[in-house]
Amino acid sequence: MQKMQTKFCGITFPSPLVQVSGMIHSSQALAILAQERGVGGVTWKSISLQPRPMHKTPTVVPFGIGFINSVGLPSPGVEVAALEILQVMKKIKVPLIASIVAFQISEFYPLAQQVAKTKPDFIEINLSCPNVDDEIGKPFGTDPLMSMLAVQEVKRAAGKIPVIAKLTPNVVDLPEIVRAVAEAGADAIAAINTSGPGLLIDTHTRKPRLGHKIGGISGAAIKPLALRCVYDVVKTVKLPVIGMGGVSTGADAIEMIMVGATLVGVGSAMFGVGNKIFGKIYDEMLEVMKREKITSLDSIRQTIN
Ligand code: RRO
Repeated sequence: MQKMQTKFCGITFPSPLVQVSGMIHSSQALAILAQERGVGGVTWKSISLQPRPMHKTPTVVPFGIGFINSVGLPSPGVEVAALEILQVMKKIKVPLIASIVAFQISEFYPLAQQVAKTKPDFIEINLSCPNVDDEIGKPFGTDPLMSMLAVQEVKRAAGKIPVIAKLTPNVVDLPEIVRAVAEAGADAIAAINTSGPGLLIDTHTRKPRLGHKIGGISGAAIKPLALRCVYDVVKTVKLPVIGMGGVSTGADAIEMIMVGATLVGVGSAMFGVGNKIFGKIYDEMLEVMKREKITSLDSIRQTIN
């Protein structure tokens, strides 16, 4: 429907709903999801320069109002991922966001260069995975200088491809990070990655429920945190934002847009529902709009002040 079409960095998304990185690991499954009703765009699982294995299972565990995960950034490495992106790009009609992750600043340029050759619609820099601190220390997104350097390196390699910086909520001063990535030339911001890490215990085995013990928290539990972070981002810079974190209903998506998001990410809500969640949220958004006499998403964006 025309009124749901959304322009983001000059690129048209048929719906404001975007599948967030990490939910789908297979390129075939991603291509199928891209054809689903309500899906405005899809995001690749974060790609690293070298191949990486998955963490010990279980890697995702549900709890009352959310999920905890430590998937561990599995990646086939950029050489394989680049071939897969080329295949998927031929099949899909919605914009593709290629997410990348690196462990040293010097890896960003060669990684982004190889990804840029496949001409994805966007490159998203994952500055925010909370699950590999034990290997690589704190995510770059917790430090303004590191965030700035990462964005600069990717921008140098990306050419005309817009670059999205995906931020972590796990900081005391989010605007400081937002200013750093904006100054480095980020074209857009994605907020937020998972919160935490957190920990859940199985009282029977007396062991952590995740194979990797601790992991990022997602789902309804972090929705208020995500909304506040998007609110902080749009108050700080003029860049367009993909708002994500705990969105599972049309009302959640409308809230994200009201605080200032242009696109809305859907992730954990896919668990147990699958691809159909996009059509469901899309229809619910239309219902809310009809009920509240909202004629366009532009008319409600950043209107809560
Ligand atoms: O793979 C993961 O464990 C993971 C990643 Br890359 C991320 O960015 N956020 C998250 O919660 N898990």
